[in-house]
Amino acid sequence: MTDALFARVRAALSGLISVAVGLAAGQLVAALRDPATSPVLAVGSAVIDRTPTPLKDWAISHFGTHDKLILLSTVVVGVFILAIVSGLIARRNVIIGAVIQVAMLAVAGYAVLDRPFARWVDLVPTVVAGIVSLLVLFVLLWLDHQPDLRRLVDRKPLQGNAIGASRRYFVVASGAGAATAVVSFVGAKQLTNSRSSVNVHIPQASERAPSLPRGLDASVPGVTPLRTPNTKFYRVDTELTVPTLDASRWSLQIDGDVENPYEISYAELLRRPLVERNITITCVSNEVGGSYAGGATWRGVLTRDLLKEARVKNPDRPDLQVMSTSFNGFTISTPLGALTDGRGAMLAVAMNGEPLPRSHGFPARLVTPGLYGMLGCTKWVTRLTVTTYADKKAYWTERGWTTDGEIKPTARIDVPKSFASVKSGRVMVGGTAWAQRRGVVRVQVSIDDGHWQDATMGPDVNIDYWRQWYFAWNTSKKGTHSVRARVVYGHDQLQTEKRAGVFPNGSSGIEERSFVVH
Ligand SMILES: Nc1nc2c(c(=O)[nH]1)N[C@H]1C(S)=C(S)[C@@H](COP(=O)(O)O)O[C@H]1N2
Ligand SMILES: [Mo]
Repeated sequence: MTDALFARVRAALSGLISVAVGLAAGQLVAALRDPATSPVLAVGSAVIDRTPTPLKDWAISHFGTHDKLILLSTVVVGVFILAIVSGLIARRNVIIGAVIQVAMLAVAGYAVLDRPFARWVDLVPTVVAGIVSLLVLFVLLWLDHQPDLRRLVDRKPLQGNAIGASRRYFVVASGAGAATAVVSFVGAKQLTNSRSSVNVHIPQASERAPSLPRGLDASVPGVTPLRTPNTKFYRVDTELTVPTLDASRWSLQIDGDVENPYEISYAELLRRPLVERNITITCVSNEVGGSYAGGATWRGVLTRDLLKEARVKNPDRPDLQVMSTSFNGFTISTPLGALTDGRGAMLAVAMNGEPLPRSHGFPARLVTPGLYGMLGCTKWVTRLTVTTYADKKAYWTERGWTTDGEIKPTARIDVPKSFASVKSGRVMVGGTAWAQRRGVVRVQVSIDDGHWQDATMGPDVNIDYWRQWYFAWNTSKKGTHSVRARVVYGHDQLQTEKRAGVFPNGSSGIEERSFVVH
């Protein structure tokens, strides 16, 4: 490497490492109070909010639940490129290099303050990140510009290899900087994780849900368990970090077009009669065959009772909705009827016998049977406002998604996995099907485009819960085969074959997959 090139590499490294150490310091400071105030996450959230829906769809369909990780990585790569540029420029002109770094943090600061309910103290992590990154930049540049550093340290006259020695100091300092950045990032992550579980006592329900029967998963390997454990439950939301709300400071406000607006605290909520229901919830972004669905026992207070106490004005008006708002201003519109009819929509405080996990909405969330999550499952909810669709538009409504989202009936194949290789003989095909509000009647299977045959069904928990199924296929035909599955629901209705993507009201079509018999 020529000297000139090597000098440029060192300049680039100064920029990169100074920004990395600065951001890591910001991350650590943010983790101490509120992880969402980290400059990196604030920029990431701002980008998410401004991403056009088709691009977001594309990201979800290509990266699935990793979409956020991909997004954050993109932001981080962009930041690192700018950081390298700042280092290269700082080598010629320290002031301009520093100004670039300050400008980057100003953008981050804007993103931090632009969050709903942001306060000035939220800027602290960004300011710390700025100070640390500038300090590290200056130190590294100084080290790099001290050909006679060795003489300074050793008090000896400058020798021929002095430049090499100063570079060694530079390399050591850079290495120390990189290590500090990594340790701080890991520390910040650890700190955030340590606050992810909650320890509160939730009273028993006065109306217990029937306990779940033994599922087919006990006998058919690979079939989704009848109950999804909390730690395995799919998670979809716009948050980049799991919100850590304090139950003792949480309250739910019920207002809007009601005679009796009121507010209820967490303690008051837990003193109310709690009900328990087995409900399968599903995301509108679930592709046919996808994994954004989960079945759990939810415990909470019926929204019907909460809204009854508020006394909705002229409840028979058409176009009425309940706009639910989460702690940071995210909103969901649910048709009023879905929260007040007998289906058992609830403000849930427990999931599968445990307090609601933070990632699933602690202290409280809505669960509405039959509607996609974006229309009835607000997590970290703090407000229910009775209003009309004409008056208020929710987050996803503004982005073009439907307001009328009954979950579409579907059958999913869990085994064999796509292109799995299975032994000839008895091939077990199995999966899950759901048709909330109407109930799964049966699942039918077609192998190699042959006639539709009834699968053996698992326990029927209730119409809002998914149902497992399997089909044992005896074959000696080696090679590639295909299997399709469809659900029959309600009063013997057949699911649609019409293919639809997830936007704007959920996917449909028949799931098909191939596997190899050997
Ligand atoms: N506050 C808040 N609640 C939310 C969302 C969100 O982004 N923010 N996403 C919704 C969507 S799209 C779905 S599918 C469900 C998912 O709930 P889960 O993560 O507990 O599975 O939460 C809903 N509730
Ligand atoms: Mo969703």
